Amino acid sequence: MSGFSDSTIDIGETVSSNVVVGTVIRSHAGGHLVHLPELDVNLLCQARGRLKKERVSIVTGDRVTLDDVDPDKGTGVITSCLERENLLSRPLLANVDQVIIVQAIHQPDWNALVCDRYLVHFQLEVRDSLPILCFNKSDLASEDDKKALRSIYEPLGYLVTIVSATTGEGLDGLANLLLSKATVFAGPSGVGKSSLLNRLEPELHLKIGVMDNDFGVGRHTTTYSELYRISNEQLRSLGVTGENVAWVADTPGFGLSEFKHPEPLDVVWQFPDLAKFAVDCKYSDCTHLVEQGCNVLSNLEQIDPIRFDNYTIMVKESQSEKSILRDTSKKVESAVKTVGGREGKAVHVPLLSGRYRSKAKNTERQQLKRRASFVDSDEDADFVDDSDIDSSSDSSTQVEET
Ligand SMILES: Nc1nc2c(ncn2[C@@H]2O[C@H](COP(=O)(O)OP(=O)(O)O)[C@@H](O)[C@H]2O)c(=O)[nH]1
Ligand SMILES: [Mg+2]
Ligand SMILES: [Zn+2]
Repeated sequence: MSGFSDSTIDIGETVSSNVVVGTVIRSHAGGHLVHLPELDVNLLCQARGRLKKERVSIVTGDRVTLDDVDPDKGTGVITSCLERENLLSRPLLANVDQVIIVQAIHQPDWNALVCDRYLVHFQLEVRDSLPILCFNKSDLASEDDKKALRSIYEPLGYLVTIVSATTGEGLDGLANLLLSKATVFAGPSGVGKSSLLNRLEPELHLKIGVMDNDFGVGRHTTTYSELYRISNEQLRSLGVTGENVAWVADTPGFGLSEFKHPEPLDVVWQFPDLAKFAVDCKYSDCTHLVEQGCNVLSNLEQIDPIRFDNYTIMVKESQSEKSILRDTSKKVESAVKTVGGREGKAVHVPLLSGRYRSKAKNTERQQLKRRASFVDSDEDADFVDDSDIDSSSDSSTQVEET
């Protein structure tokens, strides 16, 4: 449930009823813009010094408690950050209620693999809500195109909406999906995400036709996470009745390398058409690609071959990603030693090759000798003082390849 929808936000045990809770709608170096539903104002807030000291990160979408609220000056102080329901990794955005995956039907042509990649990615990132599929540029599509898309995704359980930012087709239906929620618009570059958001709320003035994969600067580039509000008047003009609020976020298109799913066994559960057979697969850690007697493979004739191909591609990517992670962590493990376990204060120090190790130690010792006439006679000390750690980490780029 979104903290925007009512002023009595479901208050956690730690927050008593007279505490002011708001939602961060924009974050930058200068502070956080926090929306307070009760007063319907946005306040520029700084985090209390203690939070900064504890390095509590506050991101767009976070629900925060406020102190020293001054609506006249438009300021407040953030005293704590409430527990997050979820957190998108790119862009950083907390407490997302739903994701609308936008794809163009043409220009660029709809692509089944790209579409499935977005579905899998956001199902894994926002686990408690199924993404909505929004096919844009319906003005460029035939009735057969639209029917075909519905026939692929509706039977899988997805809500499919077909719209045109150019003609306005379907925008009333789209607006109705946004009420009382914080919705993220995701999808490849050029499919019309910003155009749709501008049609929903012309006040946004989002830039159209810019390659949003590039890290740009400025308020309205989509690498920057911000929650925009669609006004009640605007919602009414789109046929929504009553008092309503909707919050939306634009996002940049993803590069291939940004779809990362390091757990191969998770992938099948993101494909409802495969999952229904995977539940009865007799192998507990089956990737459903090769095993004799695998229940998915035994039912292949009932699965759309393109969907199965996409599953295969993604699960294999996931496998190689996992093995890269495993290799990296093995390398890291064998390249460090744990020292100084006293009182649980162990430190991981890079293991240096003999050559570098003695060099670093000698240099350090010589310096210490010179400075404090200190001679360390314990060669295999399990205790490392700061100077040792410093000298090791100075040379950490020279850790041996194993
Ligand atoms: N024909 C047509 N073009 C559209 C539609 N929506 C967006 N466009 C065009 O598609 C291009 C990319 O739009 P933009 O909103 O920047 O896409 P984004 O990268 O997903 O934010 C622009 O040239 C838009 O004018 C639509 O519904 N129909
Ligand atoms: Mg855009
Ligand atoms: Zn199987």
